[in-house]
Amino acid sequence: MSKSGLAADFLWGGAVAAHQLEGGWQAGGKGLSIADVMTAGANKVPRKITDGVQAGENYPNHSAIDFYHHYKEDIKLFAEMGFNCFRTSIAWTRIFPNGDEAEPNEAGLKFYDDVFAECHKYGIEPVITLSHFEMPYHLVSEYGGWRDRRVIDFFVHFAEVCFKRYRNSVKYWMTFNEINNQMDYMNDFLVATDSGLVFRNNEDAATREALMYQASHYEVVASALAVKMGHQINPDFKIGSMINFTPLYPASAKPADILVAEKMMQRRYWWSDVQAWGRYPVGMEAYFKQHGLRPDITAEDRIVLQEGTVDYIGFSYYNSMTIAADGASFKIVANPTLETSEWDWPIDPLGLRYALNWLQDRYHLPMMIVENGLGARDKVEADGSIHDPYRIDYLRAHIEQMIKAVNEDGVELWGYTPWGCIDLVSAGTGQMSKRYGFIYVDKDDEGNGILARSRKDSFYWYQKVIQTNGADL
Ligand code: P53
Repeated sequence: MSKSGLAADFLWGGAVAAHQLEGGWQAGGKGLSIADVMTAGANKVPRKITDGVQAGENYPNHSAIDFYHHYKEDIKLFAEMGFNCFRTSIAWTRIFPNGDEAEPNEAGLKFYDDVFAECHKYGIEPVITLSHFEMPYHLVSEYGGWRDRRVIDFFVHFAEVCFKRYRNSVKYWMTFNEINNQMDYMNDFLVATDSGLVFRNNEDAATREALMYQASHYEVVASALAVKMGHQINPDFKIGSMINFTPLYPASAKPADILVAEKMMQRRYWWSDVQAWGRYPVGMEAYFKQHGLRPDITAEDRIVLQEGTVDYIGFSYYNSMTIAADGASFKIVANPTLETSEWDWPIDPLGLRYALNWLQDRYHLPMMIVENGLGARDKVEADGSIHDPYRIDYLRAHIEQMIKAVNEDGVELWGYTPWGCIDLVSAGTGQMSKRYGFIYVDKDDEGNGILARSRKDSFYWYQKVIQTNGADL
């Protein structure tokens, strides 16, 4: 135990996802992923999901920050900050370019051998997400994404190949990144990235909702099968869920506001309920009945869910959201007590302590904060330095709450990997200018730049935080 109260082997690192930093979209036999057909958007300008790759469109993930060719330099910088873990994902399309092949692509497997070896060279433990918004586009166009039960087998095969190949080089795994984003099924981006669901014009709101639940069910089944198999391949594997945790606060003390916030929390977190408990929560079963939703859930599926519960809860935390009852439904309202980022994300450090308490009480499992951070514009000074006190302030305030949750509330927390430890392509907007990194990357929204890496002020600050195991913030 150290001065901060965190365990001596607490995992400090950073998080990224393959499609947002690797580039090399066709290198080493890689296939097209759903992320490769997402155009650049902007603040409040949604990204388009095009029908295949179209001439004249800008697809920022195609080249991203070219980690594919820069990983040695980048991992060296992570080591310099003192990381003892690094969260990234395996691009499914490097391993199975179309998703439905019988045999994996050796060049893709080799790339991650090299990346993980580079991490271990510095004592950095890889923390790996299997599916982070990058499913093979072929599975989207030919199978309709996760609406098709056959996709379960493709994913489980992919998981098996990865678990076997990286049996001795990866210990910490997660199945699906932010599996619950799709709760907002009217948002084209969130359902496409989670489930490869691209809705057709005749698919109205009710159809969308039904397909989202269907796809989600197949995903939790696939996740459970992967967890069970992973434990057979290596009993030391720690395999977690990964949810986007956004606490929904009631806008007032009105009982109707309190109740709607509670009901929407149930609807937002049932994915991790299933992954942690091995069964659907009663409230969701009731919701399906009430709304005439009949997802294809077999008796065999229910056994699979029981047999593949997760070892820990991985979650992202960026902000809270505040909601009020609105007739039979609800509406999102501004929280006048919180400031917001340029992209309108509220800044709420106490919400992270709330999150850790809520998840601890609900699941009684160890946790890992696998994303947290502030997207902001950075300015490079004439001498090349980058002063980012706003980022330091955000992270410091959140780490303070995280440490309180460990010391005062007794939560079991394994690690902390803030998002986008090196600048990368924003998932939501496709921008480079929405930066999260400790490491600056010279590239702009139009794709100009020489990709040079440089250390921001926050780089030295985080280095000190890690060195003192959170005692000196
Ligand atoms: P960006 C939506 C809501 C909350 C988190 O987000 C989200 C999303 C999708 O944009 O994504 C997670 O880049 C995700 C990362 C993503 C990060 O949060 O839109 O796991 O891939 O980059 C930050 O600012």
